Amino acid sequence: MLTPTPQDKFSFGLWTVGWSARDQFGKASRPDLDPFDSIRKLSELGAWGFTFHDNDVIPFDATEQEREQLIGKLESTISDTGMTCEMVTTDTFAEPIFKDGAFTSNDRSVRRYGLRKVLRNVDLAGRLGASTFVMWGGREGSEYDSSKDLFASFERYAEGIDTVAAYIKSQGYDMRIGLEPKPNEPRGNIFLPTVGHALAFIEKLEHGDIVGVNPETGHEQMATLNYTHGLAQALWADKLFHIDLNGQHGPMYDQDLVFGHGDLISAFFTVDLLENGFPSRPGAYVGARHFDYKPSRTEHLQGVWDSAAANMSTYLLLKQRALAFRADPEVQAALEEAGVNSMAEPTLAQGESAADLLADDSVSGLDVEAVGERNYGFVRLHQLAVEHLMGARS
Ligand code: ASC
Ligand code: MN
Ligand code: MN
Ligand code: MN
Repeated sequence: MLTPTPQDKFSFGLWTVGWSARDQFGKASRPDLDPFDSIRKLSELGAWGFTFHDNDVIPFDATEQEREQLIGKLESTISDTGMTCEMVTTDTFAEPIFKDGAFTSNDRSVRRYGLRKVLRNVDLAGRLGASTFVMWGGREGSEYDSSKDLFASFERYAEGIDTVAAYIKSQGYDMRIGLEPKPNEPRGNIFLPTVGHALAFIEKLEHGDIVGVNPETGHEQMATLNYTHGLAQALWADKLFHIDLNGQHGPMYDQDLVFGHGDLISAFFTVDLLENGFPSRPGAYVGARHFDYKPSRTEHLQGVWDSAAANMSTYLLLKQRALAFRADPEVQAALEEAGVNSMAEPTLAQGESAADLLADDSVSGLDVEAVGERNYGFVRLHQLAVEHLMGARS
């Protein structure tokens, strides 16, 4: 078990450790936690920061006076612990009013109410110094295709996000929005189901310059996609504004397991990317290492804090292994043999055109049979990764 320090930049949603394990089939199996105690406890465990939905701290039906009092308590807990409130997000999914979504509800009064809730939360995020504002549209979607004007739904979704982004700019907050994709659950189909859908959506926004993505491990894996590839494309697009790390076993309900407790090899390459960057572009990700997991329903309070610590320990162990993997001379030789380093070289020479390529005899005359017989050695390379992951080569 490795113990983290604030330099590791680990953060947790207050709703993660705070989940009392109420589910579709059963009652809560744990007591509600005091969110201020959770911040203190996470700080003791070595976390650097925390994140929250407005309603993790401020009840939905709180009066203005109660709201102010709770925000004051949050501010004093922040200054007592030195914890960073790095991201704030809004609950637009729990209350019945949001059962058909917030920004894309068929009821315009709900859309206006939802937008106001989010804008007020942007002000709170600004007040607490958060640099990221996450929007997970959990109820934005449908069960029945008859129930939606899908074109207009995208118009309203974009209108909502653009209104929030423009508001952030107008208030001068140093804050960016992270859209969080998820394919389904709680809706049958959720809008912006994957990282790719979200990136394409952002391109159409008026204020998309401050809008990026917050990919969650399990959400991409529910869609049978490769999380690390999703992170890579978001980094390539300069849009990886935040991450939600957790564990998942392929396409089933959203498990929100401890990071590494699902696909461990995928988790290894996720950490490798976050810590080492790309071979052609080292050191890519500088943001929070944020966990969005749920302590399993079988666990009581001891298990809540054991599982929180497990996320950080597993990440640090994988980081050790990923650094050792990249530093190993045998791995470096295998990477070279596999052609990984050759990908950084442009396919065309400087100034070369498509016509030049067409006229190049060394291309048309290539010995395709010989090149087809190349042994890339990807399997041996991957075995080296697996052996590093298992601690057999350090
Ligand atoms: C979020 C977020 C999720 C959901 C889920 C709520 O803000 O990132 O994945 O809410 O954790 O249970
Ligand atoms: Mn999840
Ligand atoms: Mn999440
Ligand atoms: Mn979640």
